[in-house]
Amino acid sequence: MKQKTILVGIAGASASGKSLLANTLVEELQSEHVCVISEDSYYKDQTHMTMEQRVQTNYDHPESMDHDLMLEHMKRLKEGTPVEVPLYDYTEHNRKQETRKVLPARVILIEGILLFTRPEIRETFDLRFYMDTPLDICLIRRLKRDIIERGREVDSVIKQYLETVRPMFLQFIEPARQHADLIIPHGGKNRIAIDLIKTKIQDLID
Ligand code: UZR
Ligand code: MG
Repeated sequence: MKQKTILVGIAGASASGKSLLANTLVEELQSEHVCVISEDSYYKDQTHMTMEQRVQTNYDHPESMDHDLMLEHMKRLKEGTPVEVPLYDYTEHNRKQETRKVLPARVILIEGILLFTRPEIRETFDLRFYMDTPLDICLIRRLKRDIIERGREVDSVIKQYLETVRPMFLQFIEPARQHADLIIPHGGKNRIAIDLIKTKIQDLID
């Protein structure tokens, strides 16, 4: 009998440690049965827009996500069909031409800021986690990350933080915390949380 794919959602503020937690789980479980998809991969295609228009997009609003495509992929993975996940380029603020083939593993972790905002999507997850990292810690991490990894200037990170990141966190991300099965404090290096989740996932794989 074909085994069912288990979908795990990890939501929380930008730079709260979602990717770190997801990647740590995959690394430590060392299993070909577990893989990660980032919600960032599903930012809408903006090829038709100019760069000036693209920087105006509110990337912290649910509207910026192609959640229809993400939901379709989640359903297909559950049915056991491989999907072509888009790749995203933060420098171009656009979807890349290439895609990444994701096979229906036993456990698929999806991490992203807006995962629990839409009922159909959050109900499609088998397990829902929320990273409850204080916003000031997220901001420090975000400043470092965006400058080092995403090619930004200090002023632009701060501007974006004040204009969209913080307000959208308060409007959409934080209220969706109530839908989580488990709330994780202290960020992506929380050893006890990692060990507990590993045990649960290992249980589901076996
Ligand atoms: P994570 N983001 C960009 O800055 N530019 C883009 O083209 C696409 C996304 C940011 C987005 C959000 N917002 O806060 C963050 N802004 O990526 C989500 N402003 O990614 O969960 O890894 O922090
Ligand atoms: Mg991330």
